[in-house]
Amino acid sequence: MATLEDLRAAVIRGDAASALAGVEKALAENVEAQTILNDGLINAMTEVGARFEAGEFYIPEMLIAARAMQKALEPLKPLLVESGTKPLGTVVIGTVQGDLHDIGKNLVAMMLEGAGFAIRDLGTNTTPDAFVQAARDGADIVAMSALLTTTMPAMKATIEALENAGVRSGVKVMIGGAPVTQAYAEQIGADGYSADASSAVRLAKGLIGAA
Ligand code: B12
Repeated sequence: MATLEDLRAAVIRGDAASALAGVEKALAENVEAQTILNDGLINAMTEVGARFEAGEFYIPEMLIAARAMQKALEPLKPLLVESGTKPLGTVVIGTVQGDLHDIGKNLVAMMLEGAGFAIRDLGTNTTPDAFVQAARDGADIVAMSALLTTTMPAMKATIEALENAGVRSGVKVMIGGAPVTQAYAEQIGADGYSADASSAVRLAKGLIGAA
């Protein structure tokens, strides 16, 4: 559809104002928020990644595309997050140490919030100690995101820190991010992995027995 194609193109060229206008236009045309997110925004970031890999895009282009996506997400957030009453549980979420990517983590947090979880977002570059502290403060699930192969080991380090602090048995650990796999989750002793934000909701509910 032309509106979503225009939106996608605006994100790819990093034009935040047009991306925002594109989302508003799509909403006015009654396109579902989830469709705008998947076909307009996420799809655009996938293309940005492909162009980066092909050497057609460099870091600045990636960065302005990411900013445009974040701007365009604003009007979608309240629609994606339908406020539940009593939280299903508390999820502590963060991007692991050394890693500054947060678009996927933010989407997962938003979808979990929409599904009725209380969210404590620790942001990016989250140290194992910060995850441990937040788990101590009260969490049902610790959710970690990594977008770099070089920062994936921080997930393992965080699980070890949770174990050493004696809090591992009190929480479920779920992990995700583009380079992360189910096999890696099993290898490092995480309780679950999922590939995208909507399956993250199913996973989280399953982990706390609320599926
Ligand atoms: C945007 C972007 C950036 C932006 C980040 C802006 C921001 N605020 O996040 C900027 C420009 C800052 C950036 C920097 C870098 N980047 Co970058 N970046 C990307 C890019 C293009 C898109 C990532 C993205 O947002 N995708 C969209 C979101 C929606 O998808 P997602 O993050 O995968 O999240 C989904 C799932 O994975 C899952 N998920 C995510 N987290 C979690 C957590 C849980 C618990 C669960 C269950 C699920 C889950 O659900 C999400 C929603 O569906 C990717 C390419 C790509 N295709 O992935 C490269 C990419 C990740 N970057 C890469 C690199 C190399 C870098 C830099 C090292 C570049 C450099 N030389 O400086 C730096 C690293 C900085 C750092 N220390 O973190 C490489 C990583 C290669 C590798 N194998 O490690 C990639 C793959 C590009 C490439 N092909 O080479 N980057």
